[in-house]
Amino acid sequence: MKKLYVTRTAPNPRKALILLASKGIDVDDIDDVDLVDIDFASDEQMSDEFTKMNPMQTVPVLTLDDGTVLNDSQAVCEYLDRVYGERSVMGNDVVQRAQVCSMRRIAEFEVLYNLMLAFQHSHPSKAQRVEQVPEFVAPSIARATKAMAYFETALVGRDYLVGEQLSFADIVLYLGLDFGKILKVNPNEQGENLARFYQMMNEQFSIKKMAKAKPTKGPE
Ligand SMILES: N[C@@H](CCC(=O)N[C@@H](CS)C(=O)NCC(=O)O)C(=O)O
Repeated sequence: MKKLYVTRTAPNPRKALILLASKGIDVDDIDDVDLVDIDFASDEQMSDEFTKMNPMQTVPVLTLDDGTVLNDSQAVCEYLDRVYGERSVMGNDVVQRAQVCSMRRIAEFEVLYNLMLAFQHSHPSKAQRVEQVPEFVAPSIARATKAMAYFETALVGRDYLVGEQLSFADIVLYLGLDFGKILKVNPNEQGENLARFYQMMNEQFSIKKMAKAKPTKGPE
């Protein structure tokens, strides 16, 4: 059985969950994949067992039946995209694939990564993980918001970044915008096109929307 290790609230594992959801697949319903929830609050990603599998101590991780370990979100998403569902979200043809790659990388490295840096250098929960340098926080947020302006222009007159359908670039941009909220960067205040885009994506893929249904606890 394959195993997908995720933390459902963290941006990198959310890439995999949203990719599947965008193809109409509920990750909890895939027959040949067991989902394993990793709890950051109890540092499960630092446990000996998890570290043995992924020395980087990060999620997502996908393990395959032959023992292959994919420990990076891009690799996990490439695999899931090819193996599950009909339409690829990586682009419909050679040119689209290249465009999705380009937009995805800008969204990843300029928006999401800079916000993650700002978070890691400011949030008490990451103090053990990185040597925090508070001076990194404001310039990283500024870099991220500067890149948001690029996407605001890219979305003029369009619903999606590439072509007429949702692609992986949209998923990564959405996650960057959504993660910004934790750093008080309001995704609805970065331009009208980004706000429209954010709301469209959030209606389908918010953490709340994708939360696993909790079993009922019996009579109230
Ligand atoms: N390059 C990795 C980065 C993954 C990553 O940083 N994941 C975060 C969650 S978004 C994580 O696992 N953090 C663990 C921690 O902060 O202790 C990827 O894209 O998969």
